[in-house]
Amino acid sequence: HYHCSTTCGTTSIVHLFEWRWRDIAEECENYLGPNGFDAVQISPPSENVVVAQPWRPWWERYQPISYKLCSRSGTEQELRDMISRCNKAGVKIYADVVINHMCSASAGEGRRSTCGSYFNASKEEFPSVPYSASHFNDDKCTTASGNIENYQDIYQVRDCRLVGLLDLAHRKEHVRERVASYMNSLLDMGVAGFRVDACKHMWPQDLNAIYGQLHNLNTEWFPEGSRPFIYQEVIDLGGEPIKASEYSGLGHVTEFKYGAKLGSVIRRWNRDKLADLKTFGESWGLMPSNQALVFVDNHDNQRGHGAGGTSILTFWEPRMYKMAVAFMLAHPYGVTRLMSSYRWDRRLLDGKDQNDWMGPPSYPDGSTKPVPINPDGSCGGDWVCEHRWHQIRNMVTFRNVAHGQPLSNWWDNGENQIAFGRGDRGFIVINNDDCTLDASLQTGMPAGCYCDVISGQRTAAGTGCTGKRITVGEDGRARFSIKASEEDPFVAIHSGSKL
Ligand code: LM2
Ligand code: CA
Repeated sequence: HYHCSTTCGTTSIVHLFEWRWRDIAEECENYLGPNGFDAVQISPPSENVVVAQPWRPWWERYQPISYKLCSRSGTEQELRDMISRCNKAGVKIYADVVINHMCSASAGEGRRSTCGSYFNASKEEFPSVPYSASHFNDDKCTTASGNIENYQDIYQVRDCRLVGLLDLAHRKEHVRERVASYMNSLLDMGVAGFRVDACKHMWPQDLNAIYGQLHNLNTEWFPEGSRPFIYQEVIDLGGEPIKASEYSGLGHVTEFKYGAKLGSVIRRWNRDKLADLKTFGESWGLMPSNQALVFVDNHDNQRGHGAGGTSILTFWEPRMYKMAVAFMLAHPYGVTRLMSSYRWDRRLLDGKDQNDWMGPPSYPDGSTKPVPINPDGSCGGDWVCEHRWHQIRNMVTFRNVAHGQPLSNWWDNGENQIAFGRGDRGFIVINNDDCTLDASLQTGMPAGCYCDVISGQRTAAGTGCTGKRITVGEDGRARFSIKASEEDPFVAIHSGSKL
């Protein structure tokens, strides 16, 4: 492994979607730490409603019943153990927190919840928190259905029910205190931050008040006075009055335009082309880089939920997907998040997936299956593990090595062949045209022989290379040749891949 000097960072978050805590702990120790991943985004750790119709969908975890910490991913004890082992391995944990709402108004009554806590959805009673009817926004919402009906009206987007989910009244101190105390229990256990779900549906001033009550990070693992890293899910593709920028003063914000636009460019839709990416960033209508959390796909839009539309690339289209992820990791814009998925029985009917609800690989009793690791390092049993694809893993290293370096030495052929560097630390060349790329390009890198980390990588001894060898001359130039038919039509070299 390439060990970073003090100037490089750990910069990539991986969402281990629906993984069990026990498997995440092992992954931190065996893979993520050694490969320089910064952090894991975990699925919501809070107690949720158990949905049987359809059978145990992934989205039941977005319907909290209480802030007790048992879920399909494991027990509170397993969560605690995982957080501590990941921190020890140098991998932070960011928890997905669902705080806008509780379960669906039609979820019924009883103890069909992941810790067995009693609830009564129609009476809005959640005694394990506790919340009762006065802690919800019914008095504020003015739509006939009680649901959000029109996204042009900022009041209903914040104060009415999102797809029928009971909407919490964060203006009330009790609700703020309960939410903050949930987040604080996670901070005290050692999490380093949060993905905050559905922020568009909460008032920025209320979130500000909640964040203000949060503890510093646990000093067992983090420097005294460290604040949690917060990234807020706000779906802003333009065209609605609520803007992502209303939230950027409070923390990072998801940039949904990023994956939608990058997908369109790589698919070469509407004459979009790679050469256009020369100016990718703010001038495209994206938020400032230092506020943005970026991703090619997420757990929603990889299956047609949430937003992004049909241009979104996923593991189902691996060749284009790897190109998109490599571009993202090489390019300095934003904080990057990778998706790690499971495969499901996708059934597209008129563009809509009939099985978009399907949960993770599981046993008949509904419990989630472990993630088996094959001898070749890939995952078995329908776990896709994009983060273990060597092209993606090696680009995570590229991003760490290039951290803090500006985009430099841009080149393109006016169409779909591009190249760019990151100061003198790394250089990537991508050929998404239908013809061969063959060019001598200024890399900005010190002279020497480098190993391409896409077609292979440097061997453990450091002198061998299982991929293409790239020679950078005294003048910084190197010749690159990439056929349009190659399995991965891109090449990347960095300081750590020097032979
Ligand atoms: C999010 N961000 O703002 C999550 O990223 C997204 O995955 C969540 O929706 C959403 N907000 C609420 O937390 C998912 C899923 C929905 C699902 C909800 C609640 O995309 O389809 O809604 O979780 O589980 C489901 C049903 C829907 C039904 C609703 C209430 O799919 O048809 O609406 O439950 O019963 C009547
Ligand atoms: Ca709300």
